[in-house]
Amino acid sequence: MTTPHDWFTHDRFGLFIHFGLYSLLGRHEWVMTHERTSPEDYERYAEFFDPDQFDAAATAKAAKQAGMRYAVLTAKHHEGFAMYDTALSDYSSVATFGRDIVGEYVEAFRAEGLKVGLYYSLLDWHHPDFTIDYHHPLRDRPDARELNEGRDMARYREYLHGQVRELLTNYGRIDYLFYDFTYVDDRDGWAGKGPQDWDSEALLATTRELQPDIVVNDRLWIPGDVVTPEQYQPDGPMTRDGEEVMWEACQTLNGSWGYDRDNLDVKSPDLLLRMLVDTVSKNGNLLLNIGPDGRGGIAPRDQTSLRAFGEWMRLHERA
Ligand code: FUL
Repeated sequence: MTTPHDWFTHDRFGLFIHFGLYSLLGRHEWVMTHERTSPEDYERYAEFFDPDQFDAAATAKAAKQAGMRYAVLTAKHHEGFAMYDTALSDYSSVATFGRDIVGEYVEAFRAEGLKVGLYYSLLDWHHPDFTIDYHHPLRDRPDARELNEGRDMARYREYLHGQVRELLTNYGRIDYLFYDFTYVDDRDGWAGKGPQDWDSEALLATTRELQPDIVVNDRLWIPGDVVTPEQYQPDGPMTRDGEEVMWEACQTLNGSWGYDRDNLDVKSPDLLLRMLVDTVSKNGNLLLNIGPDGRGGIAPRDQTSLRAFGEWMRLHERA
């Protein structure tokens, strides 16, 4: 019996693209909270963000020649900056530098015959209603607890659902939605967050209503279609309640998802190829990440890795 999700296990190999305002800073996609930067200070970086070298068509070609068959782009990461056209906020690529990055990506990857996925963060460190917790950039401010009194997760939830609705309505068919993050635990006296804050059940229902054939990952913290181990290779095929499930190992090239200029701890092409073989031999997918830099270019070291896959595919692939 065939299902609308069969492409996922057939395609096996995808490109993850972490691209956002953090790419400009070049110090990891969590830079805002690592450096405790307030939303007011952080948003000033947007004035300098103009990724003139971001070329969706060239990136799609690079992915295709590497043997990848689908991709996932960060439409919005934890920093809250939308890389698409949202009517719900002016904190976006469209309002800032006049480009709809998600739109460019969807069009270019589709044109190369690749399936298109989007990543959407359930955390938002920029939104004024998103409460401060132990991950939040404002956690060390002496008045942080008072600030939380004026914050309302119900209002944030409405915004989050509205943004997802836009993404799943305005860009044609979306094949895969990669929600992130599962759960923030209680810590240091801060209340954690979980599925009740995102209203995961309703979000999943809306997702399937707007895109009936879409594959959804497991990070709403309720069962989805695919399990997504992060930066580790599981021992064997993954299971849920004793049954094999679709799974996808998400892996970086150097430990960071967002562009991290000075991190030279780069995995060798040989290791990356072995990871792909290891994943597929265990019935999984590999979603391998690149982080374009602040101008949107792909670092030469990342291009080298993608080319190594292309070389290997030419020798070993059967269509
Ligand atoms: C994690 C995120 O916090 C990372 O920044 C990255 O996006 C990874 C794929 O998922 O949960």
